[in-house]
Amino acid sequence: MALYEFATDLDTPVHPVSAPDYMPVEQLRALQLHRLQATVKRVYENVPLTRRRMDERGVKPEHIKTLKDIALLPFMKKVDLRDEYPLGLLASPMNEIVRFHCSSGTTGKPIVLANTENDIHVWQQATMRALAMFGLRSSDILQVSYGYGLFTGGLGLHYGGEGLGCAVLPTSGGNTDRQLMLMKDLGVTAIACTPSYFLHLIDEGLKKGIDFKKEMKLKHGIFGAEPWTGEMREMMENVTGLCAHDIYGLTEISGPGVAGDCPYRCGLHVFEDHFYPEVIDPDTLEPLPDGEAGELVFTTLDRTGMPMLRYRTRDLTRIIPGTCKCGRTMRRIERVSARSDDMLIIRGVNVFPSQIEAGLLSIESVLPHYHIVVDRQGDLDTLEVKVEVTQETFSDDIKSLEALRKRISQAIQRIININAKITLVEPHTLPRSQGKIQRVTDLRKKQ
Ligand code: DLL
Repeated sequence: MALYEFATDLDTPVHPVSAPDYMPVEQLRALQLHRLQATVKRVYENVPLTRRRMDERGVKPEHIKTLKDIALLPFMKKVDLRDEYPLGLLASPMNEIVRFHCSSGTTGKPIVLANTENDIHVWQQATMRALAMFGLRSSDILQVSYGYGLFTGGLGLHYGGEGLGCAVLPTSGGNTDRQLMLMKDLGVTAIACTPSYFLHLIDEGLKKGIDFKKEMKLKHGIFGAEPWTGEMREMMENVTGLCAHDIYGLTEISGPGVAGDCPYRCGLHVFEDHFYPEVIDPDTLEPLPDGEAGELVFTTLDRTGMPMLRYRTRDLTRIIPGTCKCGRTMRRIERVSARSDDMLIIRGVNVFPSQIEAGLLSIESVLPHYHIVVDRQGDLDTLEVKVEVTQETFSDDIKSLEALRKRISQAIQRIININAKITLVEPHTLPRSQGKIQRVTDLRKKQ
């Protein structure tokens, strides 16, 4: 029996590349354990930092007898990659490394990830499975507008698309007019970019009078690399008629394609035959049961260049208990709406930008372009949200604008319980981005 006969998302026949998604759970756990043991051995033998940490705990590779024993292993964090910059965590000889990628930190040196040919293959398979799960097929024309280069978005989606047989259009980010022209002239059916860049593409297209539903052939949007809300998804789908899919990943674990959502849209399936997920309590560092929210941790199961053991992502989510209607056995995580790094503490309250976004986009005539400014006056934190509104709204009389401001403020207050100053601005006045957008300016840091 083909493994994917269990699949239920069959309006299009399941692509053969998706077969592992439906692997029986017992087989999956056995494969994970086998791969985990090999990875731990490789890291122990080749990475002095991890060997030292394991020795300090009295843990040897042969102590990993079940998947639960993963809890014996030390965690890895971004700071380890920085301290061991550039190649201290290498677990394969240099002649086996075929490509580097980097992730920029907020400060100082970037971190470097080394990939073997095997790692590129594993990554490509995962990305192909994500695209196949979204419904892409070899007949699709995929415009990759994620940045190419050290960032993993461009090359990751490029290899995934080519692997699936799609016609790939490697536009990278920027040059928005040309992006729109090619999208239209070639009849592009799928676009991969950050959600914020897609908003910019929509914006520029609308300015030119393009009717996306009539003039473009877009069916799929492959969006990730930054948090985005359900409200944002709805808005993008309404304007363009495409289906917006969520793709998750991070450089340290390979790049895009670590997880993605299936047609049922109830969480992101993690390709856990390659990337083993755990959710931990970020304070006690104890693993949490499925369903409880905490910090996402990944162990790469079959990467060889720089494998990661229990890598703390700083992303906040939970593992969704139970099975998915699509028939995939790969566990699901809730979409990542926040990173602990992005959390703002305003007057003692924990606030995530995505909460403010959800409040804003619940109000009609608000555009999905906003910027958050946090400051301090005397002892009191202040929160200002600048948001674009439609040209018609902006031309309304002062009373209507005041009423709109009040409605937005109340919508945000309901979610975060803080009274924010709302500044309405004209369309196309706030900064746009070609890649990941920076939505917050925290002026308190300069004081
Ligand atoms: O952003 C890889 C990627 C490229 C993913 C293209 C998806 C599409 P980094 O630059 O290392 O790698 O950033 C990784 O971005 O830890 C999350 O905080 C965030 N992130 C990535 N995907 C999503 C998503 C790439 N779908 C960091 N939703 C991660 C929310 C995401 N946040």
